[in-house]
Amino acid sequence: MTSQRILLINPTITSHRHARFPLAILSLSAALDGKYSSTIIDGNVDRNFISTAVRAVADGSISAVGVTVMGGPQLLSAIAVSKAIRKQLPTLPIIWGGAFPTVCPDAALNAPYVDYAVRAQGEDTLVELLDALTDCQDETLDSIPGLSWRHSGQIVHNKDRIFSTASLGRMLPYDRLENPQQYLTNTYLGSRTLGYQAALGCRFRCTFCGVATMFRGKMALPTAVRLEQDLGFMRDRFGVNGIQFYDHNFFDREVDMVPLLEVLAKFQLPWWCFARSDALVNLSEASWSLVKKSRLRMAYIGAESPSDWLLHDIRKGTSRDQTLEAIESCRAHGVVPELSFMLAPPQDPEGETEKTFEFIRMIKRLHPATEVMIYIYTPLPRQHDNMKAASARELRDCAGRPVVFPRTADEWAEPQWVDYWCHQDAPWLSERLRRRIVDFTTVLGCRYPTIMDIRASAWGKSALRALASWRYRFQRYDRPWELRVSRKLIRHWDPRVMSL
Ligand code: B12
Ligand code: SF4
Repeated sequence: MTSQRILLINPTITSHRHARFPLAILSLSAALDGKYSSTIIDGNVDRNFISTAVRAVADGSISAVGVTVMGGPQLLSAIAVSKAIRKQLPTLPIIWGGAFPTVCPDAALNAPYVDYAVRAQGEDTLVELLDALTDCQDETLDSIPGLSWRHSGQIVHNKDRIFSTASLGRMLPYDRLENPQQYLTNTYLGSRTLGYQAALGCRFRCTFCGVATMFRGKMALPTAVRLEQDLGFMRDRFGVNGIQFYDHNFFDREVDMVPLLEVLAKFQLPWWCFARSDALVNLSEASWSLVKKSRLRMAYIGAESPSDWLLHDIRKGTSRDQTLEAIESCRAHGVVPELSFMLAPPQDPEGETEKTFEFIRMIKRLHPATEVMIYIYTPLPRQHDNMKAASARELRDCAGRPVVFPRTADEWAEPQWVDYWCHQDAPWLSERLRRRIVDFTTVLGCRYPTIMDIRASAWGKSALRALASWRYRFQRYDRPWELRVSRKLIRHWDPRVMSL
């Protein structure tokens, strides 16, 4: 092992209370083992993480800094920490990886405080990059797949890295975190809920999804032995009593899933996962009984839209009828379906939004326990540029002007683009539509308070339900000021804060 030490940073993205294990930098730290040592700073628990990072690099013992960056709020904290490090030690290499540089590598490198952008899976790319930097072998940089970098002032994107399953064989070094116990959070699943990723990737390629850009249709499941080892470790070492599976798409081919479901049925820890409606409706009764035994409490299903043409357009591969069937299958087997919808697509923002409201109302009539997540449809900029279908249909804002996406990390950090990344706003929304969506979401959220909210009291939720019922019933969503005030008093949570 070289004596080189790498600093790995997870910039703040959420509150201390909602902090989950920073899996990206843990996974990188595990991959560096044997060659480089690493120090981890997590901005979700260290609220002064910028000062901590500056202190860590000040004595010159760090050879490079790796920063994980998701678009949205984390971009702001990633920029702040990178700028502070650059100021302290201008020659220290700063490497960005994660969802943001994967989708927007040019914007990441159009920033004076980023030297290298790593696209998609980062373990091997990081090791190869550090090897090249250690040996001062600048000429080998262009042979590192997955790397984007600057060469004589020009941005160069090396070829994509081939999908790797190596990380499925490594245990994550949780003990390298300061007090790992603090990452187990109290949720509706259990008082010590774990955020965990079992499988890698997703074999679908929905055009709007960052996962498709990262994995390009590749996926690999862990072995049952590995899953059992990890869950046993988590239960015995940390007292885990609930699991949120971060796998992009937990239910893959049924035949491959059965051994994993058998492991989960042994542990019987309440769990949550992402799932597709087509996979759920095709599950056999034998698998459903394993699901039930394993205590799956909620499945997050990307319903996206009630319009089959849009589902086809975004290459979702599911249909409106499958969404309804999946709700019924979940209901019949004691699982709460959590549906996410993408409103206001640029083709028909108002019409599709109203249609989706109607669909949600119908679902609530059929199965009131269904959880609903509402987002704005915000296509990925990179895919928009690259995909024929999308580029043929230029995006326009609500005044009819072409939408121009940011070209730098700093521009992406502006409030309207942070909202875009978080699926909260898009340039083609009129002020009226924006307000209508916020109002509908408020009325719906109060009429049907989420079971994920463990902070608001039962009486508080009943009060909200009663207050919102006339508005919901008569579809009077406009300006529900009384609900907003009550929500604050009752400390009611927005489900999007707890879900993903
Ligand atoms: C956990 C999680 C969160 C956590 C963050 C926890 C943390 N980091 O501390 C929370 C809940 C806070 C969160 C928030 C958001 N998230 Co999030 N999140 C995830 C989730 C479920 C898992 C991420 C993870 O840990 N993966 C496991 C690790 C090992 O993989 P990884 O992060 O991809 O890291 C690998 C590579 O990216 C790369 N890499 C990563 N960092 C670095 C750094 C360096 C230096 C290098 C070299 C490489 C590298 O190497 C790693 C190992 O291969 C993913 C979906 C998924 N399953 O990936 C969505 C996901 C990343 N989130 C996403 C989004 C959009 C968000 C939000 C911005 C918006 C939203 N509506 O969800 C919000 C922000 C909301 C807000 N108001 O704050 C999207 C990103 C999509 C895109 N367009 O690119 C994803 C893909 C979900 C999705 N399908 O849409 N999220
Ligand atoms: S939306 Fe879901 S199914 Fe589609 S590519 Fe993304 S993770 Fe996979």
